[in-house]
Amino acid sequence: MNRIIRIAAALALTMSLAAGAIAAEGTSISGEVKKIDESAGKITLKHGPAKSLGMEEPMTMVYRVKDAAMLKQVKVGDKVTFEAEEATSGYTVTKMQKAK
Ligand SMILES: [Cu+2]
Repeated sequence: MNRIIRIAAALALTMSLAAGAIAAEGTSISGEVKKIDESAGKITLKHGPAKSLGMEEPMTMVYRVKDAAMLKQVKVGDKVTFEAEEATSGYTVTKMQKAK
C-alpha cells in the first residue's frame, strides 16, 4: 500500500514539473541576432510578436542580457529563441539559445 502511494506521489511530481516546463516554453520568442555589444552587455534582436512582453508587432530592439556569457554563445546573423523580462533597467534576456 505504501509503495503505491509513493509511486503516485512521484508521478504527480513528475507531471507538475512537466506542466511547468511547458508553461515556460510558451513565453519563448524567436529572433535573429543583429548586433552584439559585449562591453555594454547588450544585444540587438529582431524578433516576432512577443505577447508576453506586450509586443504585438515584430520589431528590432536592444536588450540587456542577464549574464554577459550569453553574448559569447551567439553571433550576428544567428537565429535564436529567447526569453526576456521587463526590468527597471530595460528589457532583459533571461535565456537564449540558438534555434535548430
Ligand atoms: Cu521587442
